[in-house]
Amino acid sequence: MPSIRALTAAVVLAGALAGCGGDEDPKDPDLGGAWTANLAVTSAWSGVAPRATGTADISSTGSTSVTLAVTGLAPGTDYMAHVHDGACDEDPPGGGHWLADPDGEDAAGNIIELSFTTSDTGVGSATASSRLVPDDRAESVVVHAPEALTQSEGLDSDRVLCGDLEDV
Ligand SMILES: [Cu+2]
Repeated sequence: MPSIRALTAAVVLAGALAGCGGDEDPKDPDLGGAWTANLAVTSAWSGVAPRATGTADISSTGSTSVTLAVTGLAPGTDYMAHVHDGACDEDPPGGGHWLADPDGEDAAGNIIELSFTTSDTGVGSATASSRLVPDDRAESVVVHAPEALTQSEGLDSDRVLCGDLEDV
């Protein structure tokens, strides 16, 4: 977890650097920032949910807000999404969960996650806030289908959507 000193620096630096468009890594933990991910259907699910798509937006200046909007999913179904530490072209797409403390548990309090239930037309949205601040190990956002749906579709992977985080 970032120290109080780092968080104070984040606010000051974010203001000082706004609009400069430099080459700094936007996910530097000392800067905070804003990122977006265009979520695309994974190859595993492309036959089942060919129109699945969405976006995830993350804003972080000391604390973090994540907003997710998706369409083309199964109706009335509970999905989960996390910030992940791998790119979407990895196998599996998105790698593992991004852990705020890399040596900590892969569990609530050390990961950024959202849950949502889709409408009867397969549309879903969610907003979550977190005290965790993504750093340069955060690479993507992954949406997971529930186990029951994954099994009923005969798939091995529950990863429906993945999007690489890009700075905005
Ligand atoms: Cu995940």
